[in-house]
Amino acid sequence: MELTTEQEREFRDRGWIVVDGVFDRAEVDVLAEAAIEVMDRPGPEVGREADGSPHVCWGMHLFDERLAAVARHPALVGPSTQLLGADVFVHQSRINMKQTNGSIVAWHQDFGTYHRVDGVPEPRGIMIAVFLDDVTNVNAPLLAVPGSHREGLVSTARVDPSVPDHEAVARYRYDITDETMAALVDRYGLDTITASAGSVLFMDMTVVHGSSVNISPLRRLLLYVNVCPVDNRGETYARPEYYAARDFSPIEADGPDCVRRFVAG
Ligand SMILES: O=C(O)CCC(=O)C(=O)O
Repeated sequence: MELTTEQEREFRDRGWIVVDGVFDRAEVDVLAEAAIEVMDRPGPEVGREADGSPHVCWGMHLFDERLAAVARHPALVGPSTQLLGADVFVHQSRINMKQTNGSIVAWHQDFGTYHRVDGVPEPRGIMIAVFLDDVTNVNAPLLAVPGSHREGLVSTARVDPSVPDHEAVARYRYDITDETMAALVDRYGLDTITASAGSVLFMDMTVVHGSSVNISPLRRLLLYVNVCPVDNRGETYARPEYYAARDFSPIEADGPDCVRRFVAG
């Protein structure tokens, strides 16, 4: 799949684009079922809410062939190689499920941790999100600052040893201060990113984003596949593979039916 010149321009100006209708209902159901199964894993790759229910699984494509297939789907690989002008590898993947009254995702740039912790040298990479639920203004959509990728790294370290997941996650968290956030929003504004199930978001991994608590009864399930050009790889190996890639080989795009072939019947 090739993006139009207009889509490319929008990506460079705003920092992201949404492509609608990439996966149909049957494919979305296959991927959602896979995501729910994978989040049942007992390991440290699954992040949990205060009540113990899972809400994140890092490295999802390493644990399930259906989720590995989505990372090789031509509708993800084609646009990201086009936008980055190079072959890409998966630096990190994750599932993020926001159920009723779960946690927030604080303002951050994915590149902040990738650079400072994983040693990814340059801000060249894309956060791809596959929508497995309809996301509207009511079920905690992603919030993002359009154009913030032009500012470079604006995040600063927040080390809070009192948070429950300190060992696993929080010591690697680089957040945006309230002052920085206010200045960014004053300059660029703030958007919600809404889309129907089956859509795909491509976002520059330096865009400032986050999300609030989902107080609606409507689940919000997204898959993330974050890719970098093969010449922009992490050099530190500070985190386990489910957080940061060890396999830097270029993703070879599979056929357009690579997810569909898991649809029963
Ligand atoms: O899905 C979300 O609300 C944000 C997820 C995210 O940005 C992250 O996990 O880094």
